[in-house]
Amino acid sequence: MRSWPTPFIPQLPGRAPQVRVRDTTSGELRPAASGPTVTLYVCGITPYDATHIGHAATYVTFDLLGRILRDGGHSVRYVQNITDIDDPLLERAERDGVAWDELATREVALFREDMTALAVIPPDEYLGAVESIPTFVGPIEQLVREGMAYAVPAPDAVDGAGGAVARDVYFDVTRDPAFGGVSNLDEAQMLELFAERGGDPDRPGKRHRLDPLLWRAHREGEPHWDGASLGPGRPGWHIECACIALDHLGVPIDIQGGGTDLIFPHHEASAAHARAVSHSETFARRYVHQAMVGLDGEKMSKSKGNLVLVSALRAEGVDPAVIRLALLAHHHSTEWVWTDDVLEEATSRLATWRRALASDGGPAAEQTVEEIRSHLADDLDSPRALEAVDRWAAQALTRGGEHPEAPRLIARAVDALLGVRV
Ligand code: 5CA
Ligand code: ZN
Repeated sequence: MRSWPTPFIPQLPGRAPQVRVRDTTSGELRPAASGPTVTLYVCGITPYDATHIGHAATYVTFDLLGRILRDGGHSVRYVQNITDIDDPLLERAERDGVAWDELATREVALFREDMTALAVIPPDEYLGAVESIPTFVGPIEQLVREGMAYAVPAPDAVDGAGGAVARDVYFDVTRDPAFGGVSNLDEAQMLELFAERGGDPDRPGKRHRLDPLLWRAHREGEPHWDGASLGPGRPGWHIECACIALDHLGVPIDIQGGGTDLIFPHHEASAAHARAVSHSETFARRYVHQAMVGLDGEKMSKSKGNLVLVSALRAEGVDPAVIRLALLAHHHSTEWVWTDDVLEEATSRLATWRRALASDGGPAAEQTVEEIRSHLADDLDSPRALEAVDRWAAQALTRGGEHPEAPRLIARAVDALLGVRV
């Protein structure tokens, strides 16, 4: 799938220190990189509605991670998916009387525009689930062959060849002793989240209530693809991310990213699938999660409809750099709520920075650049990085300074490290 244009990233003198991130599984701060090239997989959108501020927070957070790693001398190999076939997409298309694939195409196009406006560096590989379906079939067949997955008759599905009853395929969590080790939840917690987040604990014929769907046999009226020995159907959600990450990054990947709503079951199950398919012990060295952004006291979500859309803010004339600053004013691991005040504070901050950076000189910039770097390297502490720029700008505006190159260096650092063009 086509992604979006790469923003210009200025080079800076010096380099970032080692980057550490809070790893969800261990709860500890851990080095983000294991070598010169960092492999990053971030779960992409399900394109049935437009990019909201919560999505933007997630992609800006991982953009920040990519920027500080690059500044530290790493190269970053970044893969992102699109869940362009799934139940919620089909339901929305049905509700709105549009074709599911047209809805997906339209929303992906809008997402690209939003990401471009927010100066998010695109992934190296941007892969739709639909275009990748042929690459999921072999691994699912392998899991069945190796006893990690099993078929459940699906009498409500369209019959297979010769009138044979079609079958759905499930992953057998009891065959994976490491299942639960990503999220560290107990079974009761897992069951609750599984039911809430797209799972089917009560499906008759499953061996374990937590077993996730790998392949759904063709139901009348639903899109379907060739599944070779699995029969016609469509893939389950978690296997898509597992296979795309395995195919395009290999195991173990350095970082699996997404919002905290994906910790269970999505990241637990896709790690289990990826380990089983690749016969490896570890899928991702680190799990990094963006805390949920809310609106009016609830998680912002497409299904609830309490949304602030990036495209709507842009249409109202809000500068995308202001949106980006509003996001960066919050630490990625702290939940927060979008309000008009957040937007106003970001607007006035950007105006102050712009005034300070328009002067022909200022206080020395080098220390501020190092502060921005070290805050970002410390678990992407963007609020403190912004405060370092605030301090420089306040000094520049009150006391001026005799360093003619300083405003230019600060502007380049703010652009390269924070993705904010002033
Ligand atoms: N397609 C799947 C991932 S494979 C999905 O979760 N799509 S999504 O469109 O629902 O979300 C896209 C990304 O934004 C995911 O990483 C998700 O965790 C994150 N996200 C969703 N809602 C919020 C929110 N309110 N705050 C922060 N991040 C969010
Ligand atoms: Zn995913």
